[in-house]
Amino acid sequence: MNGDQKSVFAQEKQDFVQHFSQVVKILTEDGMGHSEVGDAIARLKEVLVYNALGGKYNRGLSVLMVFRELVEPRKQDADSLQRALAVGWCVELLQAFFLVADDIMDASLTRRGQPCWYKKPGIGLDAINDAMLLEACIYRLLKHYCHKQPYYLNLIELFLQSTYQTEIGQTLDLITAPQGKVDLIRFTEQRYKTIVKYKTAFYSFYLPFAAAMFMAGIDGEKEHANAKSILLEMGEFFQIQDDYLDLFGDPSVTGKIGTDIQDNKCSWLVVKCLQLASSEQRKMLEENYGQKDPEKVAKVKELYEKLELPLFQHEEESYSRLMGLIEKHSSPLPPSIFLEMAKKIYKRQK
Ligand code: GPP
Ligand code: MG
Ligand code: MG
Ligand code: MG
Repeated sequence: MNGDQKSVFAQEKQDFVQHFSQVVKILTEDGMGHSEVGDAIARLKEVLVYNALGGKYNRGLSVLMVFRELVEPRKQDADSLQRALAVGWCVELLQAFFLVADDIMDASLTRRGQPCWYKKPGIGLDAINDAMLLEACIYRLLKHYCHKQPYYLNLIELFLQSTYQTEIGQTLDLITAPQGKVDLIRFTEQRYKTIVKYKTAFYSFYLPFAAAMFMAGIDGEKEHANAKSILLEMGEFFQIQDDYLDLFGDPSVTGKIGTDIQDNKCSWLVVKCLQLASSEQRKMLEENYGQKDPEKVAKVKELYEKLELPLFQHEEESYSRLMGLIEKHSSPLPPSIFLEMAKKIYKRQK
């Protein structure tokens, strides 16, 4: 890739990742002074390094990218940029918190090319507390960097609300996939859309954009609703890809081994499969879905392959729907920031 083609994300990434050591320093320095909790702070540091690094940083980088687009250059002083970097890291910490917990709930084995944190020898379910520590760090970091800013309360409320929405989505994800109870009736397209809007789209797409909007002084309901309508569409598409990659992605690229069939999940694949399956195929699915046995998982995969689930067609349709939404709702934000994001996620492999 030459300089011109390099996306705004790639340009910002180095700065962003470099800022991590500063984040760790701020989150661990006061504890170091209080030696009585020094051991806990050492653990926190380990948790941060293991779980906040190694991803794509798309969510954190979005904050930075949108901030740069929305704030006039003369107001992009060193301190403001530091704050945008920090808020970007807050989004990454929220993501780390969710992933540590999600991997336990989904009984996953790997994440970002390494064992899931709870799978590490000696960690186990103590990872639950580590996840909660990661969440607490969001608000410590926000306070450290932004407590004097006029948008401070907006950011706190935004992070709290995004957390709640994601947890509601995770709740639906889990109760639609009860262990050992396969009931294909549950897997409707409507249920699917609700799950992914809540569990993925709010925190992955709306949150980083909204955070940067607040930092740029854009706090109107209408402006936020407009941006949200575009970003939730992107979020749905992103999770559909995630579901596809769960089974058909290359773990050496995605960094994770899929578990959706075993976990009885309301995945986009099973929803589409049910729309295309004959009654015989449906029966076959009933007998093989939601179980650990690798032979049964392979049978489900075979059926999906046979039915040629229309991911490509869906991608085209979703893309043109998105372009329509951007045309209609991007204002007052420049369409380019949404297009940059779209470029990042369409046709992704990881
Ligand atoms: C993605 O689901 C959703 C999340 C990671 C949010 C988790 C929310 C919590 C409140 C813990 P997924 O299980 O398909 O993600 P992945 O494929 O990365 O495991
Ligand atoms: Mg998961
Ligand atoms: Mg999950
Ligand atoms: Mg997944």
